[in-house]
Amino acid sequence: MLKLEVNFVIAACLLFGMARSESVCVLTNAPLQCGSFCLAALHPLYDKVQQIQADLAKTHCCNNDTNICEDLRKQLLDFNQDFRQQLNGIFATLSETLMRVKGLEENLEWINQNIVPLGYQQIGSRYFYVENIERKNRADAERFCRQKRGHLAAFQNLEEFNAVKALSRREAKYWLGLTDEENEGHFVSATGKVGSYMQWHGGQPDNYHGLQHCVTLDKGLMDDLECSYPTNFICQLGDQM
Ligand SMILES: [Ca+2]
Repeated sequence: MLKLEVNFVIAACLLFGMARSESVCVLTNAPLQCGSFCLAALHPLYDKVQQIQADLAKTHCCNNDTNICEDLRKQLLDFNQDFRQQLNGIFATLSETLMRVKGLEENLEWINQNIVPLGYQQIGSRYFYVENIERKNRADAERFCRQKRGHLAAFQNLEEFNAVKALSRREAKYWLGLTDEENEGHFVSATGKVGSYMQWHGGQPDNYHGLQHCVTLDKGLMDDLECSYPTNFICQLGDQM
């Protein structure tokens, strides 16, 4: 199929150029420029090219036969006209199709930006997703949240913290977005921002054995834990913190 496409492009462009020497071949890479649709639409012209090439092969040289030369010249002019008309039609169709695709892409972008992904619950003006079943290490949990257009959660105030806590199971641990992996004792959110609301267990964060750099919600309060530990987790929509 690829050989057919390449042969077609070469033949079509050669003949187009032969018929109008001032013309420039507009198809520099037909398979990429218009794909199978274009090639299927132009296939009849490819057959015509083959026929003209066969006629040329029979004549070898037309210097001694002006009738054959005139006939070939007319065939080439006719072919050139058909070729231009069909190309114009194809490019008009492609242009219209591309505009429709662009419109659909804009609609899809709007939907992605404005529809809240499944599973998020609104708390105040923000949205949180509490994963009560799956357990992941902190990095995988953050990756999961990003796929849901968010991050591991950080809280702006006590009201958010209490509302999300009410959606969690007391016997489970949940990754939050806070970590001091970069700078011990300085906790930042998953988006690298400081200033989120924190409410620690007594004696926490203790960075036990120097290995605990990621924050969990554990029995209603916060504790630092080893980031590789698999726990449930809580996402927030967007990156406000
Ligand atoms: Ca700890």
